[in-house]
Amino acid sequence: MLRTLLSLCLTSALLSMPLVAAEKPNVVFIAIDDLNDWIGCLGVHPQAKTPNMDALAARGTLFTNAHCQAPLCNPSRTSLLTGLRPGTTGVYALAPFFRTSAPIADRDTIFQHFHKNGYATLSGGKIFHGGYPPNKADGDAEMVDTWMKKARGMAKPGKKFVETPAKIALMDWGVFPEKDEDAFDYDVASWAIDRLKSPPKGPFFLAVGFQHPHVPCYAPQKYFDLYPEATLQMPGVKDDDRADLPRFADYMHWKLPEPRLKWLKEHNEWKPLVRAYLASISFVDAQVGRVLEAIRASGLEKNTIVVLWSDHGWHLGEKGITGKNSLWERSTHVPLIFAGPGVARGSKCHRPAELLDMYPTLAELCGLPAKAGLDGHSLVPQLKDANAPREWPAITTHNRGNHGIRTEKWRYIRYADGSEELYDVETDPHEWANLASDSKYADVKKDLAKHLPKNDAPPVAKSSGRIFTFDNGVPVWEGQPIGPKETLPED
Ligand SMILES: [Ca+2]
Ligand SMILES: [Ca+2]
Repeated sequence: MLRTLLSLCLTSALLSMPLVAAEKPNVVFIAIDDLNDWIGCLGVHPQAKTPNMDALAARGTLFTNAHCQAPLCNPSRTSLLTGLRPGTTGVYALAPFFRTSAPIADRDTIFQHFHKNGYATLSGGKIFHGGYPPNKADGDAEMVDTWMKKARGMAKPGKKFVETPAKIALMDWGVFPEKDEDAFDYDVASWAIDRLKSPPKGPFFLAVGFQHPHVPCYAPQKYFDLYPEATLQMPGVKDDDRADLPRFADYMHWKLPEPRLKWLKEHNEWKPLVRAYLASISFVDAQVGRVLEAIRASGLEKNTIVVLWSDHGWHLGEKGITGKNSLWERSTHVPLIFAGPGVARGSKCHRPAELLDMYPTLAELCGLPAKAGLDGHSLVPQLKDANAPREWPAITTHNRGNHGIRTEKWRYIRYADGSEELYDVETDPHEWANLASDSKYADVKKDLAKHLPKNDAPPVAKSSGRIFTFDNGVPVWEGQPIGPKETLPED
C-alpha cells in the first residue's frame, strides 16, 4: 500500500513537473544595433515608420525615457548582459570580450541565470558584440545552449556608393541589396522563426540580434520610398551648439569612424544619410515583424514575454557629429518595449529606465530567484502601472569617470576632470543650452551628483577601440596624448 502510494506520488510529481515548467513564460529578447529613438511610437522623428515595433508597444509597455549604460556596442552589451555598470565591469571599449576580463570573467550573464533556472537558451545574430564570443562552435556551450550557426555576414555591393575619407571607410549608404532576402538580418529573423516553429521543450530564452541600422546604411529600394527626399524632415541642429560645451566633451569622440556634419554638408550627403538611416530602420522593423508574427502564429504569444531594445542611440548631425560615443540624448536614448504576460497593455512609462534593468526585470517576470549583486533595478512595478514611482535616474557612462545622469526633467553630465553640463530637457529637448555654469542651478547639480556611480573601475587589461583615459591630468585617446592646442577633427 505504502509502495503504491509512494509510486502514485512519484508518478504525479513527475507528471506535474513538465506542467509546472510549461507555465513559466518564455522570453524573446530582440536586440537592434545602433537604433536611436527614431521609431514611430516614440515620436521623436515624426516620419519614422516602424509599424511592427509600434504594434508591439501597443500590446505592451513602451519606456519613453530609457537609456543605455554605455554609448558603444561592447560596453553597452556587456553591461546589460551581466547586469553591471561599465564602472563596475571596467569594459569601456570595443575590446576585449568581457569573458576574458577579470574581475567579471565568471559573472553569470542573463543567459546563464535563465539556464541555471531551467530555461533553454538560444542566441542568433548580434547579441554579444560582433565576433564575440570567439569560439561559438566548441567552447561556449556554457554561455548559451544553442547558437545560430555562423551567418553569411553583411552583404556588400561591389563598389561603395559614397566616397568617404579613409578614416571613415566603413561608412556607406544607399539602396542595397535588391531584396530583403539577400540581407543578413533576414537570415537572423528566419533562424528565429524556425526556432519558434519547433521550440525547445520547456521554457526558453531566445535572443534575436539584428544588425541594421548599424552602418553601412543599406536597405532595399522600397524602404527608401517610404522617405521621399523632398519632404524629409531633418534633425534639429543649432550651428553654434558646441560653443557652451567644456573642452572635455570633445574627448568623448575625439576621433570617429563616422563623418562629422561639416563633411556631410560639404558633400551634400547629410540628407541622403538621414534618409538611408531611416530606410534601414524600416527594413529592420520588417524583420522584427516577421519574428513577432511567428510568435503569434505558433500560439506562443500568450505565454511569451517579448522585450525589444537597442544597444545605444545615434547622432545624425546633432552637435556636429554622426554616430555614438557621447553622453547626450542622441547617443543614450533608446527604444525599450516589453509585452506579454505580466505587462500592462498599451502603456507608456515616462520614468527613467536603464537597459541593465532588463536582467532583474525578466528574472522577476519569469519567477526566477533574484540574482545577487546586480547594479540595475526591476521595472516590474512600472510594467504593472506606468505611473509607479521610481527613485533612480538613468545613467550612461563613456570611458572611465564620465557619466550622464538623466531624470524626467534633467540631464547632468560630469566628466572625469570635473567639468559639467546641465540641460533642462523638459524645456530644451535638443540640449542646446548648457546651464551648468549658472549658479542658480547649483542645488540641482548637487542633487543629481548624488546619483553618480560609486564604482569607477579602471579599464580592463587590453582595452582598445574608442578607449580614452585621463590619468594624472593627461587626456589620452587610443594611446595618443591629446595636446592642449589640438582641436576637434571636423571630417
Ligand atoms: Ca551598437
Ligand atoms: Ca549648446
